Amino acid sequence: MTNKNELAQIGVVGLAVMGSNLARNFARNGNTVAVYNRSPEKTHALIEAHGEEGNFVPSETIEDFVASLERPRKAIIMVKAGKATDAVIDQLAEAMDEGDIIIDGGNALFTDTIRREKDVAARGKHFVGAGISGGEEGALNGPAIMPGGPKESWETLGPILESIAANVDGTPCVTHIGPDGAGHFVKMVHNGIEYADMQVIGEAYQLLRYGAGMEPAEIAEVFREWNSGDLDSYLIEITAEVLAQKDPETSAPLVDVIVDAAGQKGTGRWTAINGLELGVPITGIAESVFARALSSSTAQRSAAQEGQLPAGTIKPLDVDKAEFIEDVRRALYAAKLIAYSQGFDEIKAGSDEFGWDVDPRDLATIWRGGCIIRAKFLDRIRAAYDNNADLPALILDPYFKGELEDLIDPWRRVVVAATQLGLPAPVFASSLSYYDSLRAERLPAALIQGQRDFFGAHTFKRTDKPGTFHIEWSGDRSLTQTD
Ligand code: NBP
Repeated sequence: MTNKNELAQIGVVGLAVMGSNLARNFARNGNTVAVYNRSPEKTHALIEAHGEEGNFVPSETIEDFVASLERPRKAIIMVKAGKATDAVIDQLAEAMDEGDIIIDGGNALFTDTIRREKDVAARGKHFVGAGISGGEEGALNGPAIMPGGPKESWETLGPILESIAANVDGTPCVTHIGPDGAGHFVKMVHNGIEYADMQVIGEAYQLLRYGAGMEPAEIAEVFREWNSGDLDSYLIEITAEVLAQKDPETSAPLVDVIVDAAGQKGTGRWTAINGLELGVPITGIAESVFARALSSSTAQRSAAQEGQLPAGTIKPLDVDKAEFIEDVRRALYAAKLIAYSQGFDEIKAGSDEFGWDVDPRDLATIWRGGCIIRAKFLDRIRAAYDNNADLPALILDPYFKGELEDLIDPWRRVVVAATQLGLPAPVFASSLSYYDSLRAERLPAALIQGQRDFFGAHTFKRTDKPGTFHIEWSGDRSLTQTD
């Protein structure tokens, strides 16, 4: 239904797939929604196809769109991230009044969000960068929403966002994450964790397929079974669906027909870059981004495949298939745990760096529904931070430590098996090295400090007394204390 005279509670700018689904979600949940798209065809198409789902107020100019909103006005931008977002923010800020709220629901880089909030605030309006997860389906039926921006904007926006968010056990999957760029930062790391989660699932598949010689349909059954235990999650569920799917044209397993070069839109890369900038070892996430890049290095891969690179001695699997499947399940669980633990580390580091005061319990709560990484074990993560808000690392929580007791040996066996089979398992293996690095009493960093002192007089600390020291490497090799 369209009504030009009714004021809308919320507006959506940008009516491609995400924006139109979000607008429909608002309308279906009893909100009157103003809608506007740069090219009016998309607005017409939305009203024509879905106008009966609720109350829409369509506009063909940004001025009419703004005039159709009740005050304080609330408009969500769902346009292509980057320059388009800046252009729309500028138009909205121009047409809106003091106290109105501009929300960017696209996948913006959090530093852009910080800049935009400052600019919009200087123009007397509020700006909220909100991460929205769940893809097209989530936008329509209930996404997880991670809004940043000023607390007072959340007070106005909260009820309307809660009306469209996913809901788990009566709790909406949306909460105020923190000021300025906190929402988009957390969404970025969420996507980084998603990259790692997808990669470890891919590695498990690879080992079962080419290590244990199983067919995709058989592996689909294994994933279905895994989905009823600790690994219960949306990504495991859809993996079973994808593996069971036959190509409609050839009837071959669809996974065999798809080109094995994974794409990316950038949020995983941003998470890895930010991890490097903050000095947080998010090895699982970074390795997953590299794995996608390697998969797309077509020329190098085909040159290496033409028998160019020696494989060494390949040892076929010599364990019982059922035991191997269970080992792979446990290795997957362990590597996934590391990815989440590292992701939460990055969020803590970002929150400390930018003074956002992000509560990890909120994330474990709102990620349980709507979003791509929704998983049963988020309840355990929530419990871990409920027990100890200052956990040094998620994997040090007593429950997860207990889980790792059961996972560590199978995990080691799987990494050894992958190596002997000559199969890549970059996140299984690097996560295990990360884990062993954390556990190690002594790391080779001592030697690195010695090397740094040797060639660059970078000095070192001693284990037996305070102070900073240097060896006169090119002289008499005596020890001097520099402070
Ligand atoms: P797109 O990212 O494909 O963007 C298309 C929309 O941007 C159209 O409405 C287009 O208008 C508009 N637009 C462009 Br392009 N340049 C514009 C400009 N200069 N001024 C005004 N409008 C402009 O749409 P999408 O796939 O629906 O994604 C929307 C946002 O949601 C993006 O930021 C994306 O990263 C994010 N996203 C999130 C998820 C998720 O799971 N959370 C999934 C997919 C996308 P036109 O019709 O006039 O060309």
